[in-house]
Parts: sequence; C-alpha cells; structure tokens
Amino acid sequence: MKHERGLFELYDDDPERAEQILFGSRRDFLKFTTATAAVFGAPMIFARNLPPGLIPISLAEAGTLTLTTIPGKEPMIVLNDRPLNAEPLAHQLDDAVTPATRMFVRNNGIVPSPSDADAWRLTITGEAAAREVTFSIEDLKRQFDHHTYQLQLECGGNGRAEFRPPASGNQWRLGAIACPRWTGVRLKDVLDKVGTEPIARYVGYEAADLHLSGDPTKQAISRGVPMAKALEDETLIAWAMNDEPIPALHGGPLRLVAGGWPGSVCGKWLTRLLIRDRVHDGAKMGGKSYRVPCEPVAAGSEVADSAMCIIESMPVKSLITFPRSGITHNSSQPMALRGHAWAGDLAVQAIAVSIDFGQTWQPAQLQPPANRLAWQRWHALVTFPGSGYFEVWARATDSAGRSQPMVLPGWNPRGYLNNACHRLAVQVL
Ligand SMILES: Nc1nc2c(c(=O)[nH]1)N[C@H]1C(S)=C(S)[C@@H](COP(=O)(O)O)O[C@H]1N2
Ligand SMILES: [Mo]
Repeated sequence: MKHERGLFELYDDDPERAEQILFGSRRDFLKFTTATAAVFGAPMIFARNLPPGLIPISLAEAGTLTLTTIPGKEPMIVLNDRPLNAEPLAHQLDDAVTPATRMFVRNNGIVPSPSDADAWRLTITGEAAAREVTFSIEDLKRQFDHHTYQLQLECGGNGRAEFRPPASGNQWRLGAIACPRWTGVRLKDVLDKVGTEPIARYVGYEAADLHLSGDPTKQAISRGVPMAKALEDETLIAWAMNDEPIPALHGGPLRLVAGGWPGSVCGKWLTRLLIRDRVHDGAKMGGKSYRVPCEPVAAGSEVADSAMCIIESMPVKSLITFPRSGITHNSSQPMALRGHAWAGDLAVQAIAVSIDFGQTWQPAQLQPPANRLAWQRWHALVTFPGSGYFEVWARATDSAGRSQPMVLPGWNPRGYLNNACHRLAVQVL
C-alpha cells in the first residue's frame, strides 16, 4: 500500500522525477523492480508510445493485492469492513455469468440480519399509486409471470481509485461489476396491477438496511429510476440469482434490478416501492451522491449541487479477464485474451486491443449479449514482436459510436464513471 501511494504521489508532485526513477536515463528500459509484483528490469519495445506521466500498470498494481476471505466468497480486496465493501480482481470475473462467490459487495448501511423469505413483505405505494398493495414473495410468484435475464450491475464508483485529485468514497479499482442471471417479476407488471396515476414520474425504493448511525429515522440509501426505466421489460423485482435464492449480502430475499444504470438504483432488501409524482428524493438522490457535473469541469473544481445531474445509463466499458495481469508469456506463442464489454443501456458495437500503448489497435471477436443489458464476451489473439515489458489495452465502442477513453475520463467530485481502458501488464520472455 505504502509503495503504491508513494509512487502515485511522486507522479502527482513531480512527474519528471518519477520517470527518472522508473526509467533512469533510458526511457525504453523499465529498471524499477519490486518483490511484491511482476515488475522487472525489462526492455520496452514500444516505450516511445507510452504517454509521459502514465504509470506503467504493473507498478500501479504493485503491493495492493491483499486478499481477504469473506464467508461465501473467494478471497477478495476488502475496501471497508464496516459496512462491508469488497471487490474481486479482474481475472476473477472471467465467468460468462458471474457466480455469487465472485461478485463485488457494496453496502451503504448496516446489513440486515438474514430474514425469513416467507415473512417478507413488499408494499407498493406513493403519491402516484392508484392504491396501496402489499405482496408477499409468494404473492409475487403466484400473480405474475416469471422472467430471467442476465443483467449487469456496476457500481457508479467503479474505478474511483484512479481519479486525481482523489475522490472520497470506497476506492474501487476494476471489480465493482458483475453480470449474474436474475429471476423475478417485471416491475412493470406489478405497477400495472397496482395502478399508476398519469402524474407518475419515478419509482423509488425503500429497504430494510439501517443507516450507519443506527438511527432508525434515517435511511442508508433510497434511490430509484424514472418511469421509462421502471417500465422496461428487463427491470425486475428479483428473488433469485443464478437460480438460487439471492444471497443475503446481495439483497435477498428480494431486490430491485435495473441493469445498465449505476448499481445504486438496484435496491437490496426491498421493503417498499414508492410511485412518485416527482424525481424521487430519498437518501443519496441529491447533493453529490450518484450525480456528476452536468457540464464537464476542471479536475479538483468546486461544483455547486445545483450544477450536478443524476447519473443514468453507465458508459461503455470493458475488462480483460484472461490472462491475469502480471503474467509472463513466451514470445514464440500468440497470447489468447478474453474479457467482457458492456455499455449501460446500449449494446457494444466493437472491441479492439493494443499491445503498443494505443498506437495500433486490432479488432477482437465480440459475441452478442445473452439478452439486452447483459455484458458481451470478447476474444482476441495477440503476438508480441519480442521480449520485454508490454501492456495489453482493451477498448470498447458502444452502438452510438462512443469509445472508452484511454486514460481518465472527466473528473467529477465523487469519482464516478471511470470507464478508462483496462490495462494488463505482461512480461514477454
Ligand atoms: N438497500 C440497499 N440497496 C443497495 C445498496 C445498499 O447499500 N442498500 N447499495 C447499492 C449500491 S451503491 C450498489 S453498487 C449495489 C451493489 O450490489 P451488490 O452488493 O449486490 O453487489 O447495490 C445497491 N443497492
Ligand atoms: Mo454503488
């Protein structure tokens, strides 16, 4: 940890000195080595393409890989244990469908103790509800058609750790994304049955977790989605994840899932849905929470709350999930790569990879999604021109033609929406 912070600080304060330390007088030879990470004295064939000030990814990753075991999970990076917030490494996300054991956990409040699904109740109410109706999970299962979709869920703050100046909050790296299969009923079918007034504008959720202060009059989080998103086929009130009851850590026995938007709209431990006649004003809907400057601002700016807009669809993004960063590879063999790409409400149109710090790109093979709002698998084969230190970069483009930035996108006060290209360190022998 200490080493990483030191290196980032050095780059922030004095990039020229940082490069001097890393490369000495030869910019084509990475001379820095550490015992904890795959960093080595190695030539860099494409060194002239490495943008000045960009820290070689193997160094940015050095020393940060302390993994902790959480019940029901593979060892992960724990960012906070009160409340529990944890994320896997990129290579742990290699499954086409994310298993619970490898899914990140994001809690804002005190996690409720496991509850009896039979006793669980969900009440639909609000100023724009035609009436108030309370359902048991059994009622939902009996009264409505069941639907299963694979839906991506990414925390709005995924990638926050890279922002400079730093943004407060959990320092997510890359792993706050998952794409399990969810089963439940369509929110739209339930709203239809309850009845909504023409003034209906938003659906907000309330949940059973307590505010961190323990004060029962305060909510940990109560967000939601506008009617148009609520009425999409894929927006579910779900009781199952990957054909099992939703694990307690992930919001079981009942949660909302609206794929492609910040994960914070997907209320866990769902107790009430409010059909609102206005933009929902629950906890973490206002101020700087899950909101970004409506117009781009300079890094480090003060931004008035009135100039902040609610995040809706997440931006296009991708991960390299195989191989893992820091591996060694024999130069005589091509290297097989694979990963996922996703694009909020949109589909991914293309994905390309680069082994020369973005100078040239080669298209990867992209598969269609299992359904709308599910991430897409991609594969590529790259050949290295010799031995040394290389980085593999992946860049996806959405169906509207927007691509991932190669380095950090627009700074914002809370460090949301970092969709910069994923970079992998490879030592080629
Ligand atoms: N009730 C409740 N719902 C919640 C949260 C929470 O803290 N409480 N966190 C939200 C956030 S910010 C995210 S990113 C996702 C995380 O879902 P997961 O923990 O199942 O990965 O749940 C969302 N739903
Ligand atoms: Mo989140």
